[in-house]
Amino acid sequence: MTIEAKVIRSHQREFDCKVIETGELVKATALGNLLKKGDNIVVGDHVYLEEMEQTAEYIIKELKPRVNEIFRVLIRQSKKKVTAANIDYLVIICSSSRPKYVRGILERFLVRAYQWNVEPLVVFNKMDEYTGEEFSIEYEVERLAELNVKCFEISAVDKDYLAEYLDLGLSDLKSLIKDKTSIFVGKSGVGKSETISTLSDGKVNLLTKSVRKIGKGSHTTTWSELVDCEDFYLVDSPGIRSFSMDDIDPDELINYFPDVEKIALKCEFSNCSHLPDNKGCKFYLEHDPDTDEGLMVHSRLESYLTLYEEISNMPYWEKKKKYQ
Ligand SMILES: Nc1nc2c(ncn2[C@@H]2O[C@H](COP(=O)(O)OP(=O)(O)OP(=O)(O)O)[C@@H](O)[C@H]2O)c(=O)[nH]1
Ligand SMILES: [Mg+2]
Ligand SMILES: [Zn+2]
Repeated sequence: MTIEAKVIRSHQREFDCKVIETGELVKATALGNLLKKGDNIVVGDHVYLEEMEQTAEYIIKELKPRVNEIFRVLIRQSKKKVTAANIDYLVIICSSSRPKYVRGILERFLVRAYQWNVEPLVVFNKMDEYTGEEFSIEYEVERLAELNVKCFEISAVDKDYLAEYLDLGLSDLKSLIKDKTSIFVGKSGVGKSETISTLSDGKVNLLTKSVRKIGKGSHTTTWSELVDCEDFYLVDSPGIRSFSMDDIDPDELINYFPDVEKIALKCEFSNCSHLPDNKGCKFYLEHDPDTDEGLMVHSRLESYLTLYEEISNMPYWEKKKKYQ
C-alpha cells in the first residue's frame, strides 16, 4: 500500500514526512534510483511512501510532479539547485517606516516570484508608523497594477490596525494563506518574524535571531524546513533570502517582468535597449505626457533596466558575452 506524504524536513537521504491523510509524522528513506545524481527531494515535495513490513521503516517510492520549484542556478555547472517545492505564495514584506522602504528589494523578490512561478503577495508592514513622507504606498501599489499582485497594508504589532489606503489588510492576508504554504521574504528588520507571529496568533515564534544565525554562520545553503504554523505553513531556508541576482541570465530577465515584457514584445526594434534616447521605441510611444499614461510602466522599466545593467556587469555574464 502506498501512502501520500509531504516532506517537511530533509537530511541527505532521510526525510521527515507528514502523511497527508492522518497528519502523522514519519521518517522515510529515499530509494537510490529515485533521483538523478545531484538532485534531491526537498521540503514541500509530495511523495508516495511504502512501509517495509519487516522493519516498519518507510521508503519513498515515488516523487509527485512539482507545481513549482524554489531554486538558484549554479551558473558554472549550468544546474538548478532546488531548495523547496510546491509553494503557494512568496510573501514579500516591506517596511513602511524603519528600515526605510527599498523598492529595489521588492523588485528583486518579484523577479524571483515570476522565475519560480510562485504567486507573489506584497505586504506593507509597520503601517502604524507610516507618514507618507518618504514614499507613497498608493504609488507603489499603482505601479504594480498591471501585474495584478495582491497588496496588503498591515501592522504586525497592532492586530486591530485597519487598512486605510489599500483594499486588503491583515485579516485578508490571514484568510488567503490559510492551509497554504508560504515563504516570507524581505530585508532584515521589516517585520517578517513579527508578521509570522501575528498571523499565527502568537503560536509560532520560531524565526528568532539566534535560530537564523546558525544558517548564516555555517555557510550551508542546503537546510530548509517546512514549519507547521497550525493555520498555515511556511518554508524557511537561508538561500531564499538572498537579494543577489547573479544567477540570472541577463537575457532572461525580461521574462520575469511580465508587464514590461508585454510592451517590449511590441517594440519594433530588434535588440532595442529601451533606453529613453531610442527614438521610436515602443515604451516612449506609449507615453502620453498629457495623461501621464504609461508612466507606471516606465517606473517598472527603470527597475528592469537597473537590474539588467547590474547583472550584465557581473563577471560571469560579462565574460560570457565577450566570447559569444
Ligand atoms: N511599529 C512597528 N514595529 C514593528 C512592526 N513589525 C515589526 N516591528 C518591529 O520591528 C523590529 C523588527 O521586526 P522583526 O520581525 O524581527 O523583523 P525581521 O524581518 O524578522 O528581521 P530579520 O529576522 O533580521 O530578517 C522588531 O522590533 C519588531 O517589533 C510593525 O508593524 N510596527
Ligand atoms: Mg526575523
Ligand atoms: Zn524599445
